[in-house]
Amino acid sequence: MSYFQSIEKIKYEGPSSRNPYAFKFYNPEEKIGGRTMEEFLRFGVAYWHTFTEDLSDPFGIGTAIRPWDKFNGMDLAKARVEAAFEFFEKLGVPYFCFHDVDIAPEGRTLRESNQNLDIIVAMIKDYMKDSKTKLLWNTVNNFSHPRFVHGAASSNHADVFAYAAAKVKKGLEIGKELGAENYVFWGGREGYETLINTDMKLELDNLGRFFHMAVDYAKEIGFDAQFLIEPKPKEPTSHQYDFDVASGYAFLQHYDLQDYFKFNIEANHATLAGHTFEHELRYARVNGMLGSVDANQGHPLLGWDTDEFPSDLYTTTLAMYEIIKNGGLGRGGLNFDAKVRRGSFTPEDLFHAHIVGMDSFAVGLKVAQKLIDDHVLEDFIAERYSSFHEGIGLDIVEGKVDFHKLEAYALGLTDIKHTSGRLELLKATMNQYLLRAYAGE
Ligand code: XUL
Ligand code: CO
Repeated sequence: MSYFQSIEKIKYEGPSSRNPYAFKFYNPEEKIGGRTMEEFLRFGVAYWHTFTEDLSDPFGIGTAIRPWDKFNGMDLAKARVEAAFEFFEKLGVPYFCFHDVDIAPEGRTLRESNQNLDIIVAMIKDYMKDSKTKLLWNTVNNFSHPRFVHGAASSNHADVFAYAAAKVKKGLEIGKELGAENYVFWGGREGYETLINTDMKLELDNLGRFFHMAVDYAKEIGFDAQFLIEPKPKEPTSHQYDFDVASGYAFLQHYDLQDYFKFNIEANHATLAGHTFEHELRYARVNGMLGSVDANQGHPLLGWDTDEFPSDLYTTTLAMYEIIKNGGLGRGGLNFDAKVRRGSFTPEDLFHAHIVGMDSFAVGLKVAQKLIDDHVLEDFIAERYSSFHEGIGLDIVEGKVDFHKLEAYALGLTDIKHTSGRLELLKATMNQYLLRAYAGE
């Protein structure tokens, strides 16, 4: 049974192609900086947005037309697996990601939910044997069901803490079974609405305990995936504990978890936190904590997580700049945690959406590599900080001075000469590089 009958395998046809079902910039075999685009970009499809999302919003029921929706229950779960692997094959992606509830319906009891999962996981494992598409990461949904109304590991109710732990335990077993390269913890409802009913200290300590138990269990079963925290500042709760990379990193260090985790950075979560995507990537990178990416973009005029497919080339370029400087993403990848708009409801739109996302990151990769090869930003930045390469600056960097010495030095200063930051010139240069990539230069 085919769910995308009218669509052939998507191929690279180059920037001048008019074929909507072709890549214009993503050429999986093309080498950039010594690695193929496919190896470098490690794209993943998000199961929830592509195979379970119905495009409903607070004002209306779903609009998505999905040929597999004629089924129900476990039959629907199985049909989604068939559709998913057909989609992966036609798109040519190396990875996918899922939550437990995306792949199998929850039963009336935890035991029944686990049985449903076992059936679908066995089916996925079977499909993976004949597919090149591997599991970038899995996670569990500890936020949608009403039992998680007050959070999961940060719930006020100990039974919910236990239930959440049991679900993560199963998630780790599934990750091991399917060879997941990473395991993600997005906070879900791990946060609070108001302090007037909240014991923040207990909730944070419990989160710390929960993560340690997850680390221990992964070790116990020999699941060696990279653990990833995915920060988000708000939504669904007004204060999410993993606000951004900086606060997540402080949390990890406080609870002595920093050696077991890295970050999965989502573009739209960064902008919700009042940061740019590249800020979050840089903060993680310079601390050796950049693990993986949820590739999407927010709407510049809307204040919530719109999860749009990435199309902004400026942002993909600056993101790829960070990723190249990081030496790639290691075991991580670029997972499209992105959904088509409510008005883009046909199955074909799922292809158009992934094509624009993949092409946008391919452009970003090419332009960022060229900027790096030509030392455009590096040379400028090195010059801008040149006062730290000699004299008093070098003494500061080498730890040879204290406040006494600095005061003595400052007392002798008469005029401090600054140089321009050249922001506009650098932007003009970046535009030039972007447009040259279009022209195939
Ligand atoms: C929610 C979000 C999640 C995580 C996985 O905003 O990004 O889909 O990526 O739970
Ligand atoms: Co995400």
